[in-house]
Amino acid sequence: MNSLIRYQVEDGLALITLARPPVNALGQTLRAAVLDACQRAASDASVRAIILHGDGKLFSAGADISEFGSAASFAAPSLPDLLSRLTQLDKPLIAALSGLALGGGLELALACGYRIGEPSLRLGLPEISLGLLPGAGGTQRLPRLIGVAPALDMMISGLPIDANRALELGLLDRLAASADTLVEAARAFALDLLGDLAPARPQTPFAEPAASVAEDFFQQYRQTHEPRWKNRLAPRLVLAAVEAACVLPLQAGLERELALFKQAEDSAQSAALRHLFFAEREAGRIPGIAEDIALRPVARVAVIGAGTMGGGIAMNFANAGIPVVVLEQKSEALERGLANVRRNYESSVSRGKLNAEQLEQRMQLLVGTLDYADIADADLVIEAVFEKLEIKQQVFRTLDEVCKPGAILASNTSSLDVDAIAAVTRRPQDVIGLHFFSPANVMRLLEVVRARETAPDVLATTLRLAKRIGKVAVVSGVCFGFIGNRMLEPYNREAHRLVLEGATPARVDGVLTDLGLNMGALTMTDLAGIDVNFLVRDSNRSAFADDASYYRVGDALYSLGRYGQKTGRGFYLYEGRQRRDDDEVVALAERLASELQVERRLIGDAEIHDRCLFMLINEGIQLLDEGIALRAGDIDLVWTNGYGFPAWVGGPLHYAEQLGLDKVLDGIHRYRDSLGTYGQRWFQPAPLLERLVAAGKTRIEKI
Ligand code: 3H9
Repeated sequence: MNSLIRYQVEDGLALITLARPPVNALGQTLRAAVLDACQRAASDASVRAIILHGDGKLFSAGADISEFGSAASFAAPSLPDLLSRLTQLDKPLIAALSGLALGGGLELALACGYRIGEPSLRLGLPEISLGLLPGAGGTQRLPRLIGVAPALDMMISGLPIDANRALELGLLDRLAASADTLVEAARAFALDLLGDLAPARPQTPFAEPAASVAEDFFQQYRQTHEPRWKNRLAPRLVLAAVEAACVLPLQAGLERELALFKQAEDSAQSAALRHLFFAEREAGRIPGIAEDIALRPVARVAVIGAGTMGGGIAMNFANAGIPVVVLEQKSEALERGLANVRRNYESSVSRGKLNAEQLEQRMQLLVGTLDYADIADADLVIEAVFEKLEIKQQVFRTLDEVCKPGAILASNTSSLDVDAIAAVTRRPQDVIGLHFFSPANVMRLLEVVRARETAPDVLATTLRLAKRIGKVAVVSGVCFGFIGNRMLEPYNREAHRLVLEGATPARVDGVLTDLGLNMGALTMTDLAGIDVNFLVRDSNRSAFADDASYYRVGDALYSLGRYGQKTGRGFYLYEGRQRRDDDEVVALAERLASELQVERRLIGDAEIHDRCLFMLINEGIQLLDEGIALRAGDIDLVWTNGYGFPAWVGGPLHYAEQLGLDKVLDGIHRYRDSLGTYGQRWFQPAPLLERLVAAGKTRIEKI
């Protein structure tokens, strides 16, 4: 028997163990082995029932994602075909589920007549986050088993449910007492079924799934949810497949599901999301650092500063069960900070995301102090004080004095020179940048800034820790703004300049949100604060002193005290969160344009798109060439997790590959030549982009 499967017969029960580490992905070889083993059990007269379970900690994470987009994805036996064949066996098939049963893994369990789980099991259909839909019967079999509404909920949210909920819904028939006793319990279950002369497959409770929902269910569902789907394809395909389950007999429904699945698999959106899936796993690997490098233990964390950022950062650790000391200078600030953290947790309780007991557990892990002596034994200290180099350096001098040897000293700076911060300590090898994004307890992105002397084990430890607190960590070298904010600069610059040249803020933002961005560049500036934007710009003004038009609209709004949403006026007017266009901004742009002798004209959507996006892409390619970013995928992760770039477009560099690198380069040349001195100044292609196009490359890599 194939080594991907273990097969054993005892007491008339065949036990088939899936053993393809790390996650029992159902690639062609494992599919063939499962089929082989099941057929062997079916044709062995001594076998009366078959138990399928996963080796190690989990049942299966589903289809093998690396096969998608290639011939291997449906190589015989295809997953839908394999599962259909399992449903035809005339012996009871019992799935004994441990750890995770996801995607095709859960569909495999649905093809079995019976399912037993263990308490820590999570079951889910996460295909949607890969731009797919369940394609091996899930959209047809799950509604028939648990009803349309909960089935659709699992598929559209992509989120797993726990074992108790699965039992409640009828997705599990039984629960074992523990993971260790699961196989034993599955055997007992099988013997009970045989004793009861149970059929190989019982009738499903919702044989007519349409009867489980109101007649206008799908119409209502679309009305409520479709606006949030923007231009995403997958949720629409999921819905179409589940609708098919309500109107077609099983076999025809399965055929419809397969056609929809292939449409999704072939889509650019799914290719983009799969790219991000693998980029996320790759981001944790750092060339030159061994995967098994000894890590520093991190059991206690300290955060310096109890402001919005410090409090949010501290919550990440408390959420992961790691004790954290928060240090402030004054007791009022400390109390205010801790009260804000409590309020944040209370709002999670009121939304049902947390219970009162968990709130108290987390608050107990958070201890406030005014005394640096209390952080002396912290394994990791994260400084989150005001963004000014001198202030941060002062904090690091103190940390150098008080912290134990080997403690990791991190700065949550968003743009400052981490080398200059490390230089004030006698242990620069222990210093690193950890750039959290606001709100720090919510945003998934963490830029890990590797300074010149950061030790490899410090980098590796912070990357592992980031995973523990649920962040997507991306390594950046030291430069002004690191990966994300440095790319934001030319992107925002174009948005501002387009307003000067004649586009309205709403049109600029509209083009960007049409692409799927959460919000346009100018709305984002209003939200972040025109004052904050101004101050960051001001600290680096010498870098662009030669361009008098540089961010002039933004600077003028700043001097008018129009700081954005918080003052009710910025690029837009605000009433609460409601945004309105403001003629005064257009008048201001007209006045500045005439002062600067910038010609105002009608600007088309394509120009808005190309100027903002091509400059964003160009800067990303430049960062790769400079070695600030390690890979194109890392840059895509930064923008999709930290800046609202649509994941189904794959990030700016994946998008550039889809558009065609030659087209991006042509566009940059076009604006360089058509926008006068401004074009000559800013539309300079990154040398790496030129080299890639000259070499006929279609993928972005360092050459
Ligand atoms: C599907 O099932 C379609 C069907 O409906 C229809 C088909 C016709 N395939 O994340 P980790 C690798 S779509 C291939 O670091 P964790 C992963 O790349 C699928 N590889 O660990 C990594 O490899 P490496 C629906 C996979 O503990 C290693 O396993 N299923 C797959 O943090 C460890 O992964 C999903 O969408 C896979 N399916 O998280 C589940 N899964 O070491 C996707 C993992 O070389 N997977 N790998 O970098 C996950 O969500 C997480 O990986 C999981 C483990 C929660 C399982």
